[in-house]
Amino acid sequence: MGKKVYTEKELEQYYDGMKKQHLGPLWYDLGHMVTKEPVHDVEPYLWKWKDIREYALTAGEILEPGKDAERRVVYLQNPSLLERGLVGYGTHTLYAGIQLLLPGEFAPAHQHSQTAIRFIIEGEGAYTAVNGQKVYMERGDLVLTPAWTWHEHKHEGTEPVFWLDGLDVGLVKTMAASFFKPYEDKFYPLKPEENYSNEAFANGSFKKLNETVEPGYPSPIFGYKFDRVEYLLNHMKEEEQDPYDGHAVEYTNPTTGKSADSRVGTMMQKLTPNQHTQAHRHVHSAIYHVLEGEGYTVIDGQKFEWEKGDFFILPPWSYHEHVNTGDTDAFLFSFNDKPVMEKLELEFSEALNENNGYQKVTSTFLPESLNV
Ligand code: 1HN
Repeated sequence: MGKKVYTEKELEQYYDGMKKQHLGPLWYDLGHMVTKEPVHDVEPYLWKWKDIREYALTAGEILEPGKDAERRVVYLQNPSLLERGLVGYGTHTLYAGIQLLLPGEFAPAHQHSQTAIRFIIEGEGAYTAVNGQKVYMERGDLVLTPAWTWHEHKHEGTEPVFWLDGLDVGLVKTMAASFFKPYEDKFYPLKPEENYSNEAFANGSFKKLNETVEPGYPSPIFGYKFDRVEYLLNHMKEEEQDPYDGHAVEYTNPTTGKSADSRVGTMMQKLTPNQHTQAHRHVHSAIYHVLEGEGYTVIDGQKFEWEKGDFFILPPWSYHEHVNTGDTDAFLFSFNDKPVMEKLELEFSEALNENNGYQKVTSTFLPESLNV
């Protein structure tokens, strides 16, 4: 720099001219483009289940899926992202909504490029059909409707059924890659076998002699039962625990050994009474749902107290640690964008290196419904 002496006025003219021609000086802006660590606008947030449930039930009185709407869903809006006009964003990549289906109702078949996972919160007797294969849903189950698959929902039971929809809405939007298509009919042609993929591939162990199972995506399994996950978590040895996540399992695709869904990762963790995990942070973001138990999660120094049914946002690159304050095991289900970060070679994590790996709590989050 400083090869020739320019007057202030000359420099001002130079920079103004450059700007008018939509050019920019990297010598000023490199630090904004290539930050030393991840920079983002995703704030953590927490929603109480009793509020969400109420709003979903009222939607049950207002509209009917398949008639008034494609789906009856109350979604989680991260307020920090709405400020940027990002409607339906939980994190910069992930969306979460709570879908309600009443007895006898259905939600018609469609397909899209977003990948989706469902986690059943309450009720039974409803199924999701994935490419025509019925997968019945019970509390605690995970159901996959991978990107581009035809899927529909139908409720044959007697009580309302609620489930979580998790999709990579933000990611697909950023990639300008959203496609959506309704099926030509209400339902995609149903296959005779029900729950086939759950049963046949329950351990990823069997195939028919003359069947070829191609390694890759989508997973041959569309439904993952809670009792299997629970069994695995309850039979984990002490030394198999993760220092940051406690007893934790990831749902996998048996043909790849990797994430069950190609783009949205899924995890169930169990925290025993008084268990307090150590803090770490990672590039991937996640949305949590409390299946069972009570406790809190400290996210970048802020305490998020949770109980059964609640949802909370874990932003990217934020220190977090979990605590079970109840006298029973706590089960936390979460979905994340880790598979994408890994595929793009962007995933990175680190432990908190001060205070023995625990954060100092500087504030406690007040849920919106108590904030009146
Ligand atoms: C979707 O296809 C479903 O199939 C639910 O139940 C929620 C949110 C955004 C985009 C697609 C469903 C959705 C969705």
